[in-house]
Amino acid sequence: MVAEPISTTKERQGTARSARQRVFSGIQPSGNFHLGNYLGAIRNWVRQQDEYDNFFCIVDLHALSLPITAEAMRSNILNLASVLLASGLTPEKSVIFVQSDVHEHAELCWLLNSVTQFGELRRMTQFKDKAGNNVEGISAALFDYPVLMAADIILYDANLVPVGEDQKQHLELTRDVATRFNQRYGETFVIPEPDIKETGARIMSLDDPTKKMSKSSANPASYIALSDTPDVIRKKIKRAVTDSGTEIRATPDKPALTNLLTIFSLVADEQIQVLEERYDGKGYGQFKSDLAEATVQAIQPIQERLAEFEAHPNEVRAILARGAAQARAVAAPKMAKVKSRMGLGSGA
Ligand code: ATP
Ligand code: LTN
Repeated sequence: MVAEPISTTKERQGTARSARQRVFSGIQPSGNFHLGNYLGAIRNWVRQQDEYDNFFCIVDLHALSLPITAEAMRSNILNLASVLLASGLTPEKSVIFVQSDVHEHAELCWLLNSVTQFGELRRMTQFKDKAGNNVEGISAALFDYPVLMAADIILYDANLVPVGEDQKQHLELTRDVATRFNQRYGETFVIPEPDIKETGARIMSLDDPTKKMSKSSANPASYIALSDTPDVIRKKIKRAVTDSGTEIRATPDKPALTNLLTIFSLVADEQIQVLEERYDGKGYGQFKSDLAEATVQAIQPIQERLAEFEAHPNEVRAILARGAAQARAVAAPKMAKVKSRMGLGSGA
């Protein structure tokens, strides 16, 4: 690797926070943080932390869209905050906070509802997938979910939104809603860009490579949870489905192997092509056992740091409280501007 010229480093250190592009992303405290969340999103948040002005949000209001108890919510929020910190997010470089601590998110969601069409929301594939054939029984919150997500992002005038592939459609809706608002009320919001990586944006289930790895799956063997012990990880990878034939190649007719090679490439920081060459002519057994070890190696340091944060919950709470104060400092003046543009309030 070529060393960076000193002047560039100095320039970067001297760049004011506000001069940098702003990143916003969110994650639901809905339990069982998995390898897909890590490789598709959080790892990229961590890697890009130095480059941007970052806001990372634990979206508890979004997690209300499916049934959840108060106890589960409380413990999931604290656990997820610890997971984010253990993964390498740091309050020195990022504002880390809980969505419901900043009331402007819910408030802006209502205002944006007025510039969002019913038909747009009905077309969202995540809504269709999660509602299934229970459209009558699901919460109105599940339907309105993408508008709250749009509010999260444009409240901070975020330029970039690093997410997994499944959120692409929600990002397109966000852009449409923000553009419509700007047309109706005058330039108010920055139109955000999705930041979806080529590799890792869609990690698939271990038991079915046509479905994305998901924490809401009924089969725990379908995902690798951050809380899995090394032995559980080894077992899950050993049992992961493979394709017919014996070749270890990432080709369109081999979705299971493509997924395993993608995971291997990300956890070991090696090119897929290099891995294909290394395992050329070798069996699935050796490949899977090496993949399991590489995965354990990648996850173990996070688990160790997680144990430290879990032993100090008040420090984690203090980080979230500071994050909320920093977020409010941006959200409050923005909301005032939005309300004024829309002619809302007494004007007092
Ligand atoms: P799940 O579907 O697993 O229940 P989710 O997608 O509904 O989770 P979050 O936990 O909020 O919701 O997702 C956090 C981030 O992880 C998002 O950026 C999302 O795109 C990303 N993500 C979720 N699943 C995957 C996956 N299988 N591969 C890559 N990225 C993913
Ligand atoms: N819908 C997202 C979570 C989310 C989000 C956001 C992501 C809520 N608000 C704002 C990026 C920006 C999901 O991953 N399920």
